[in-house]
Amino acid sequence: MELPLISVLNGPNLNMLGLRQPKIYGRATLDDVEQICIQNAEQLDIAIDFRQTNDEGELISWIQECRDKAKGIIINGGAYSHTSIAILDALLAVELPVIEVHISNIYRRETFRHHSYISHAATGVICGLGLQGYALALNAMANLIEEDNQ
Ligand code: CA2
Repeated sequence: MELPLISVLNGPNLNMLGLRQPKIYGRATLDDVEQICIQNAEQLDIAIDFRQTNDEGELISWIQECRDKAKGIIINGGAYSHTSIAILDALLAVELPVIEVHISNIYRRETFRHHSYISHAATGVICGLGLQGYALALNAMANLIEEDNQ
């Protein structure tokens, strides 16, 4: 039986994880985040497609592609979370469960990070729990998909 696919999408600068600003984002790299997601997905019997881009248009295209292939989207939109109505529109159009993740607690940071357009399309939002946020999001998404199937 084919495993349900969850798309895990990462936005701009997340490829810099572990290379700069360890006080805010920790020392783990994006490869470490992917490994955590792969391990958790195996335990949850789901498949993941893990990606990162610095390009807003590419992120929108990836969200649109999810319509035909994914059962849910986990997204850390990076700074586009705070600026992009276009990404919000893509997430609303795709009509899939969305969980938004931020590694840092955006509410303890600058006020311009306190608002996220992406949150308007999200079933749930996880922030401030570091890489664990991705694992929690996968767990929650697996439950949402199972509820949907019943
Ligand atoms: O906390 C998060 O996960 C963020 O989405 C990370 C974004 C930031 O713009 C959001 O407000 C919150 C930044 C992506 C990571 O940027 C880095 C830059 C330099 C070094 C390491 C990471």
